[in-house]
Amino acid sequence: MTDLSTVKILVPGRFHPETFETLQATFDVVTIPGRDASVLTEEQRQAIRGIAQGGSVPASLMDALPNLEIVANFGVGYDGVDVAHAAAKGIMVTNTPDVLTEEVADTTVGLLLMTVREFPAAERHLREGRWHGEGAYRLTPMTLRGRRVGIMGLGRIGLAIARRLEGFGVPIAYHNRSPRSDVAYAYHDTLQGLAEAVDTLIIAAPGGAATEKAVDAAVLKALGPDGVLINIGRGTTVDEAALIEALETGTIAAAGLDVFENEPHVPERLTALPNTVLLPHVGSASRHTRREMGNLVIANLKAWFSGEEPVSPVAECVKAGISRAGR
Ligand code: 8YV
Repeated sequence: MTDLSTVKILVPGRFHPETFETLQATFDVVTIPGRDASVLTEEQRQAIRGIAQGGSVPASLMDALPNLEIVANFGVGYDGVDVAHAAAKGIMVTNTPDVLTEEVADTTVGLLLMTVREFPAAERHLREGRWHGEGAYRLTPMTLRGRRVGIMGLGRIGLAIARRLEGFGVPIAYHNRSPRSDVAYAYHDTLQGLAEAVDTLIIAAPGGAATEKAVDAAVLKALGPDGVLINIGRGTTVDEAALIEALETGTIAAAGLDVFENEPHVPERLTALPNTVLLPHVGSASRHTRREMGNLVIANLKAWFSGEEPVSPVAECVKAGISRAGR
């Protein structure tokens, strides 16, 4: 039985404080400010067996750690981790699915309502004393009533969003790589086809090369002048320049965004627009849910270094046949 307190885990960059405390109490934690392993001593590089982090793990960092066995990602999305490189080297990657599904779906519905009913602007109207001075906030040109919703990415989070929206009485359609056999929502085999069929497009798909800039000028044009784009997935899935253009010219009506191409940098042209609601990537950001995510990171590392299979390995590693038993 391995004494976990002797297992060296690298935490590169900033990390969820509570999880970091537990990591420190459980393992032998080494920290570095960024992703540059050259700040480690040779001895540390040789000794590190795991990484716990919530941003990116480039191939260069993996290559600098010859005895790295596992990367435990804090987050369901692991597009920042070079998973193909990890899989090729036999390194396990885990993520944090399920525990954040409901929170992110809640956030999505909130963001959708904020966007179509202009709640942030209405609230500013009250706070600035204009209700009293100028009168009621304007009747919103948009409503959720009569909208047709399309979801790009009907995975766990997409499905939780769809289930919630059923309660709002709006028809739901979706686009995935392949149709699901367990839902009756209308399936579109292209994103363009989905955008043509709906006026409200919710992005809940993973980031990465497969979805990069998938929401482009043509998709936005198909969404149309009443169109609303909600992005809760990854900023990279949307061509941000094309989106700004579409919002400025009225090609679509509005956007609610929790994620951006180059976080935490949000283009000024986007913040200047009145028809956007912009959140600083808070989809899963409650104490409750971040704690659950952290617990899963710890559970994955504990299982691995106790000789058991991790709780939530990513699909690419499972497909590559990487397992604890195989080491
Ligand atoms: C977090 C997320 O913001 O789970 C994800 O994929 O984007 C969010 O829950 C992020 O992972 C925190 O590091």
